[in-house]
Amino acid sequence: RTGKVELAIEGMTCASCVGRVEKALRRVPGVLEANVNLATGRATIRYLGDASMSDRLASAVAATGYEARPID
Ligand code: 9UX
Repeated sequence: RTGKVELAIEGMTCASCVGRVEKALRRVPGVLEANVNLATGRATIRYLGDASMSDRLASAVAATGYEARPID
């Protein structure tokens, strides 16, 4: 199935940060679309997969050095 998740991300201060986070998210298998908004500190991701995707996406962001938590 396809799903959509929003992550709250902490630590992004510039456009390069946004680029890093989007790149990390787009590399996660199953991700169809990932967009990060610097002003709101939110990432919106559309994916093909199950509900465990939100944790995998948050981990992928954490591995780049930013803190992320899924929002419902
Ligand atoms: Mo530039 Mo954003 O070093 O952390 S990538 S501020």
